[in-house]
Amino acid sequence: DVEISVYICGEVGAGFQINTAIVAGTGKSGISATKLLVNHGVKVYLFDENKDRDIEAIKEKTGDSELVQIELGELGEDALSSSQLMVISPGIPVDAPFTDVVRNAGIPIWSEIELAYHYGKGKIAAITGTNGKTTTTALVGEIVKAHNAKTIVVGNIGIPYTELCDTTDDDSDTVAEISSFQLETVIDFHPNVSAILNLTPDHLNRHYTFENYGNVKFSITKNQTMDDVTVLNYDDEHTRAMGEKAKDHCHVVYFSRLEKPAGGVYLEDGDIILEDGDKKINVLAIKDLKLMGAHNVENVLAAVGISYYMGVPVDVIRDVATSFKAVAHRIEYVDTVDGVAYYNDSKGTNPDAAIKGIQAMVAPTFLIGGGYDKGSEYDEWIEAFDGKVKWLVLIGQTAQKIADCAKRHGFNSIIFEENLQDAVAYCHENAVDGDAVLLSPACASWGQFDNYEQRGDMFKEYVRSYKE
Ligand code: UMA
Repeated sequence: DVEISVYICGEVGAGFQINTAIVAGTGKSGISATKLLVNHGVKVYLFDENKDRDIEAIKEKTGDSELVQIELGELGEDALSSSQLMVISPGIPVDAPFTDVVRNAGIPIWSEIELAYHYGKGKIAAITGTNGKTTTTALVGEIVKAHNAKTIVVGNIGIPYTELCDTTDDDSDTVAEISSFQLETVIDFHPNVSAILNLTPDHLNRHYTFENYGNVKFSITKNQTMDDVTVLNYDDEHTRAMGEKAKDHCHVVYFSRLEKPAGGVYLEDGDIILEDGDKKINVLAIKDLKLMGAHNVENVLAAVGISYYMGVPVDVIRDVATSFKAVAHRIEYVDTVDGVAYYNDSKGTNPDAAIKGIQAMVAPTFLIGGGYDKGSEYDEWIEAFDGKVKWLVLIGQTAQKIADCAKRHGFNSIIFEENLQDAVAYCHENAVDGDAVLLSPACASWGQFDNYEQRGDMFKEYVRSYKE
């Protein structure tokens, strides 16, 4: 059992012993949270609204423990009457109807990262923002690991925080990519260094308004104090404004590609400079980076600030940052087939990320887009085509919405396909030597795929099937 303080009806109550919990969601987060709780002797009602989930497959993942009871469809009376806590998976909206039943039973709802936080030890860097989170987290993870072997890299990047939090001790460092979904239900989660990289509209079907979405992101700083640092983008008006609010409760460090904020991380004559008090430290030369593109310079600027305030020496930051290459699914070169280069940007899950994808293209491009509808607008993405898109090949729920938007902007070279495999086949048949094919959907993968990784992996498989 573990002593924890719990947020009930808006107040942090006294610590209490937890012996029974509901875990909602049987994806990665739910499975890891269940295993963590069971390891601490807690009885778990593992719940999923989807009645069709395969109980045997779930059991295989949780391990056969008497402490786990799987409930599908609806939560039973026993779970509601005996649980002191519900841990919610990030993919489940906090206003899903069953959560009312839980709240009405007086059961507090915790994010999966909140649970991990209570078991984890050591220092934490938590990185959020609309875009660049995964690259920045991966880079900070590598840098911090090079300084401290006891480092875990977790969160939205793909490994649930609850899976590894028990391996930490007071000397550990945790580098976590944190999504807005995970932040909605944090209570005590308190990173030593937080970062909000940028803010553009995303997940509006879940958060309803851009303002709500921004407030949820900003809550990453809510428990930080003057001993802690938040690293914010000075070039983004929304995150810059957040600095004004954050400086009342924690130390604000801005990074900027365009200006030179005092005490921040910025560019000067092609070098990244970090100001710390009177010290002006030359961290590295941009020309030595392997990461390409302006957005990646921003990611590196942020990573330098985050790593420095996690206590990593500058020479370690320089060595790792200059050898670091792009992460999978982010404008990732796949192969060249019949003179056509294929790029996988499955991580382009919103219009802003997809803009970075098309901006990086130089050849005439067959662009595969469309997917799950998150309530996004596509105008700026279409404008960013900039004469480079030969054919826009659309799939998924948003296909018609994107086509309508493209036509309003005078772009009519549009093809509809049933699925990703057919889209790749169309590109393979029609692209000519010197063209490029880019999967950069501007939409989430849900509906046709489990996640963007699966979508990207399938894309690579289809492309490579034409190699033989
Ligand atoms: N479920 C319900 N009710 C619902 C919705 C879902 O019961 O209304 C159930 C589903 O039946 C399923 C489970 O919940 O069994 C799925 O849980 P999940 O969607 O939270 O998925 P996980 O496998 O736990 O993965 C989550 C993150 N997924 C989402 O936020 C959607 C992963 O981020 C993350 O890597 C993982 O935890 C580990 O921390 C993915 C993502 O797409 C990459 N993130 C979004 C993004 O980056 O834009 C936020």
